[in-house]
Amino acid sequence: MAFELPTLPYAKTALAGQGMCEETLELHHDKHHQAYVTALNGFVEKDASLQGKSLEEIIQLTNNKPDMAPVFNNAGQHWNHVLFWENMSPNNGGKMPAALEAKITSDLGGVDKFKEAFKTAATTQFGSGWAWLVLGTDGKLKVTKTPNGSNPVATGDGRALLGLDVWEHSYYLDFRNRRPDYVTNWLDKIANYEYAEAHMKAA
Ligand code: MN3
Repeated sequence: MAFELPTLPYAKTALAGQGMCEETLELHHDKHHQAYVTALNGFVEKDASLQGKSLEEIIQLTNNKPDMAPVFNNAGQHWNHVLFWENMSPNNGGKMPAALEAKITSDLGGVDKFKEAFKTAATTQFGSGWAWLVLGTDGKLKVTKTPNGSNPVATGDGRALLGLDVWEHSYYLDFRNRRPDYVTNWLDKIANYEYAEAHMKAA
């Protein structure tokens, strides 16, 4: 069965007041994410070894295989964007629920230190990529970054609770070249920490 572009869990205008305009979401979801899904389905259609595999299996199967890089990049980007849309909230963006805050304080030294570490990861990822809050295989939270379409499924770092897209297409209309401002705004006003907490508890 072909992979599908998920519907956005909110209207394209929903985050405009929080620093992500309708045009950003329209291009990012309808054009960029759709292109990854279309390309991935094209590769799967032509390669029997990929057919019937889950998205996670395709990512792991093609990771670090130079001849499979186009498949890996598009599969990874599909996985990353599915999470990214869920990682933003028009209602409770930036609100830190109690259990996640306690875990962040215990593992990362507090919310301010977490945001600082996340900003550093997001702004030092050279070129395109992602910053992550991950529940590690050791049960501790950690902040990581990956280039291009890679992600914690590929690196085996653990369960991704939050992923922030730092490709230029995610922020150029709203913040021009100011990636640090995009990251700060996202952490303070857009990030869906309730989603992160729910997935931390489900682990
Ligand atoms: Mn993107």
